[in-house]
Amino acid sequence: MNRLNKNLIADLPKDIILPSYDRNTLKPGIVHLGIGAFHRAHQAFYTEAALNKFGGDWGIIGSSLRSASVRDQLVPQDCLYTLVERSGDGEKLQIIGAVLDTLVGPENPAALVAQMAASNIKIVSLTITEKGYCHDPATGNLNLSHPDIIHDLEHLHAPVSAIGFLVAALKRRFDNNQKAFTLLSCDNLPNNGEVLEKVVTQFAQKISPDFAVWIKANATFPCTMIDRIVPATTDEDRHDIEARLSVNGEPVRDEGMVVCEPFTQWVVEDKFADGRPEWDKVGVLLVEDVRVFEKIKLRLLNGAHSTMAYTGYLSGFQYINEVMEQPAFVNLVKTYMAREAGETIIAPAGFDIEAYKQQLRERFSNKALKHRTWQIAMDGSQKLPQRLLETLREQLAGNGHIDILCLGVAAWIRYISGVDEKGAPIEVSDPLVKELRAACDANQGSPAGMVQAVVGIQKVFGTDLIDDARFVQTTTQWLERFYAKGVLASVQDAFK
Ligand code: CS2
Repeated sequence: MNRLNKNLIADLPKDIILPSYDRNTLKPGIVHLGIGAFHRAHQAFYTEAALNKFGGDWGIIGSSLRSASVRDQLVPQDCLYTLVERSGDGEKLQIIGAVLDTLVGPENPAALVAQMAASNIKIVSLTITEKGYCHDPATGNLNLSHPDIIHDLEHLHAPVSAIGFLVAALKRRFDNNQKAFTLLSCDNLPNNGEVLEKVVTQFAQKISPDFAVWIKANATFPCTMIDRIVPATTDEDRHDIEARLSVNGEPVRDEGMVVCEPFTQWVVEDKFADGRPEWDKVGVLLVEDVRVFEKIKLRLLNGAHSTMAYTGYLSGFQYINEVMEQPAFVNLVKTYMAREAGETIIAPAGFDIEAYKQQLRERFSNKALKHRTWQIAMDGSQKLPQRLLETLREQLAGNGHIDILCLGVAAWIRYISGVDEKGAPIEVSDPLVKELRAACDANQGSPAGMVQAVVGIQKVFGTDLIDDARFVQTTTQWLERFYAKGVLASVQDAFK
């Protein structure tokens, strides 16, 4: 079977959108750290649109910092891949050509540092997930006891962390009197650019105070809000489009394809050290302040996502759209959006927040996207602080509604206990899984003890929430209910 490659795309079926710029002359201007499915469906999608309309030397050099799998998917097919938008209206296929190469950091860290330090690179963007920042979620400070940070402070010539790679490349530029680049965080963190600036400059300070001062004066760290639902690609997905990509009757294999919803949004602080693609002319919102957009999205979308992920998984639902087929869960989500989260949001003038909430529920219900509750449940210790706990603190301070926020925390605690309601093991994927499991195991049979132990983990909950009786009691009551009658019955009783 043919593999997707640059020599056959001209013969693909005519309903498939192709690059309209000359890819043979395209030069790189961006390095991306963490070239997973989300980047390929979001930032690369927007960059492709800008290249198609305006050209420019904004090709992307992708890189992986953990495994060679994406490189092995893309490089054999000239880094071309199919972006498949799926909804009830069917599928739309587009070949993305913006990615020119894919490097694997651990295989040759020096090559990646050199690529990032090359003067033609104006932007280094990141989708490294919340845990990739090596920060304490509760304080935002660089975690100097993180093994990767300890390594990189000793071996900056061969970094392993994203932060180490960024600092190594900036140090190369600093030493060579070159311009700095823009560091563009595209992860679901509040004030993601500020979080990135803090950890990068705290790391640089350990090397040389003058270097840290230079970074602050020359590099920029725009905050962004990114939004597109992009489930992990499955082999079934790859198989399903082989025939759709047929050339002369021969199916074509695309190992690097990505599936996503039609909806996409990108809001970016317009502060770039050395230029950017014309993203503003292809639907990206360039603004002075991203915070209000980010708060709306992190609380209404991601907060609901995480709450549905834990309650849905424990109720036996594999996919988010299945959770949204349950009337009690729809009522839970509607109430959460109106009350616990909605009460803390002041929408910008002219922004139809009710239409936005309705659109979110429709997006969650997209049957064509098999978005696994298990995937969203990953890394809860890194996600809950900005998705549920910040909202909780505001509601506690204002004596507002906290019930569903506590339900979400209780469902997470039930999930990280590692055993589901049928007694089967749960594969809990979280950088703090050992500490979380130990807190649960030490309090088997005591929901109150589990809440005390887990909420006492300061890296996640800070030092304040453990002392809030209202929060601890309400969360304990939910966890007791979950153990007494199960999550599904508890949700159905409360939100029928
Ligand atoms: C999801 C997000 O996996 C998760 O944690 O909540 O990836 C979500 O799909 C995106 O933020 C949507 O923009």
